[in-house]
Amino acid sequence: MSQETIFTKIINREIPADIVYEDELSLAFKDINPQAPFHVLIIPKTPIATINDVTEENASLVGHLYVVAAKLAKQFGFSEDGFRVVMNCNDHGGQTVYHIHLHMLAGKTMGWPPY
Ligand code: DGP
Repeated sequence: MSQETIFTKIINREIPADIVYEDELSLAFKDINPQAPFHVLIIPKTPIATINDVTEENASLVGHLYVVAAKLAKQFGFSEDGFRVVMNCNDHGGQTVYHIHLHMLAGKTMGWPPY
């Protein structure tokens, strides 16, 4: 089964996105439907469909997404006030794009629980 989603098209610049960060392993861009003043999606360039597909072999790539979140927090000034990172999985988790992505939300106080 192809793992290509709309996010592969963003990685390949086939569709536009407001990209805020890129390195050899990952890309971060503004969410098209922001839920906070700052809402970006941090994705691996190598597609992984869901958290269910995370293994010891690709764990460092997933960990890298958190390194990018910390970098962006520093760059955009959210480290001290804080922020939220969320990764949804499958239907009950609210996942709609099957290429894992870390939502990074910042710029306001978040509520809990998240429903
Ligand atoms: P999730 O529900 O966790 O799978 O989140 C998918 C997110 O992806 C959702 O918040 C909206 C965002 N999204 C979907 N399509 C696009 C797109 O074409 N461009 C951008 N920038 N974001 C998208």
